[in-house]
Amino acid sequence: MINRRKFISNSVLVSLGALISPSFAKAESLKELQPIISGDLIAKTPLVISTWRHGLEANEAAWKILQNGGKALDAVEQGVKVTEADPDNSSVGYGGLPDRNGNVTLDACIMEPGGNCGSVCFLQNIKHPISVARKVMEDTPHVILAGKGALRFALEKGFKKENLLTEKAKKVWKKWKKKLKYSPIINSENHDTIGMLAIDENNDIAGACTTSGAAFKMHGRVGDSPIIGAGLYIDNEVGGAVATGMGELALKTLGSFLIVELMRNGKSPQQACEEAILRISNKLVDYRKFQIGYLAVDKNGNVGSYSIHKGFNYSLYSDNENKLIDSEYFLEK
Ligand code: SD4
Repeated sequence: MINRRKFISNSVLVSLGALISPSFAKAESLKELQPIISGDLIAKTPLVISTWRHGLEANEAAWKILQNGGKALDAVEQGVKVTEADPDNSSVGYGGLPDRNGNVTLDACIMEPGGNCGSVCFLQNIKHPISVARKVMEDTPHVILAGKGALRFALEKGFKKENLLTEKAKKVWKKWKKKLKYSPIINSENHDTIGMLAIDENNDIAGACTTSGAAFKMHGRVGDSPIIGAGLYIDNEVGGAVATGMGELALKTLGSFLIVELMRNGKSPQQACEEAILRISNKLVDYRKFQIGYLAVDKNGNVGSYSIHKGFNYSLYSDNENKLIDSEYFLEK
């Protein structure tokens, strides 16, 4: 069933220019923080937003940079590195679940206010693909490096080769191998990519996205996360967007680029995220089987998010407060 009531009420709220600014109780720890539900938010800049609950910790690192007048680009890189290094996150960097052959393969991209971007995909054995993506952006004439070439480039730049398959992830993979059934589970271990957008003191916007991709994917599969316009897009005149979830859907509709273009044409971030999910539902027949969550911000600090299914949330750090927010969604069931 389509969640029409929420869909309509969201759009109306935005079109009336309504502002929801709930007050949030401070939780003792990030793990205890309770989400609030919101379609539309206006946040004070500087700000950082990122996908899922693990974004809370990543936001802390990004906020340290932003509150000291640092650049959005540095904030997003340092922010998502926290998640990449976390062995308990099964969808990003170290500790990520492997492909069906037992290889942890990573995708990441980064984009800066000047319109430059860098990306790595199908990269193995490097803990911080986001930093390699930044080097691709800054030190090469290219945008994307893949596989062995990306690894060689990373090693040349001084990154260390490491085993990223933890014992915990190996166990999960071995269990999966007994059934050998590829059926990504909505909001579960397949959908924890971190996508982050930050606006700094100069009102410049940057974004980063990093993932180990869909668990038990085919060897060589690349998702939306390293593809500029699918997993991430930034336009410093307009705003930015990131995607999480089953990357094939974001790739087929180029969701992040679409959202930024919709904002350029006057939609609020919330309206733009809703329309990008509608595009998926109108074009892709089997979309109900999968989750996609979009998160967007415009240059004025308006934040929007929307997902196909219930369960997507995001973290917002602004005005010295880090909040967890449940996204509105399209399908009731
Ligand atoms: C992908 N979008 O590779 C990523 C998956 C994801 O947490 O969001 N994983 O399709």
